[in-house]
Amino acid sequence: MISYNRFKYNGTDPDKQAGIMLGNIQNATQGWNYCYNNTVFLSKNGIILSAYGNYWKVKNNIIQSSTKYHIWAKGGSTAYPNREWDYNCFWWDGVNKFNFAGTESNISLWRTATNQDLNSLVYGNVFASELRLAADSDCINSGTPVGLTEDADGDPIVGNPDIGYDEYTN
Ligand SMILES: [Ca+2]
Ligand SMILES: [Ca+2]
Repeated sequence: MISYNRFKYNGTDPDKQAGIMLGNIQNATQGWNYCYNNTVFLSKNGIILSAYGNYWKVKNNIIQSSTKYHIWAKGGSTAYPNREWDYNCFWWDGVNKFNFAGTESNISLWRTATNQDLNSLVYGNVFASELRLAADSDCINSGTPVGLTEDADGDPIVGNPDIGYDEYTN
């Protein structure tokens, strides 16, 4: 499980490809893998999903790539028969930042191509300092319960989980 992490990077190092790279999980006996409640804010790709990155549940993540892709799924349309990607929150700046098997798309085309992220949000700016949620963030209480009870700081989850690494507290 990859959960409640904050990834921040604005450099140009070519060896740094993505905040999170989800690898080859190809059969049910290995079980599901989970990527929950992370905040990824960087100049590189947000999440790269390998061509065989099957059996991944990707939920409650904030993903903001300034110059690359929010999600780059390298496999073809039938590569991920078992997947649950939803309740994530993506930055929208007018540029197509989803890449599904080489096709660049916006959130609408991404949903059509994958049938995923149907409850995910698109936002302009949700952050206060240190990538914590602003008081008026749409990400507050917009996540889905995934069985986790506290955030990166040890704060309890109140109501529905907030999206990202930090449960908002006022
Ligand atoms: Ca909450
Ligand atoms: Ca907190």
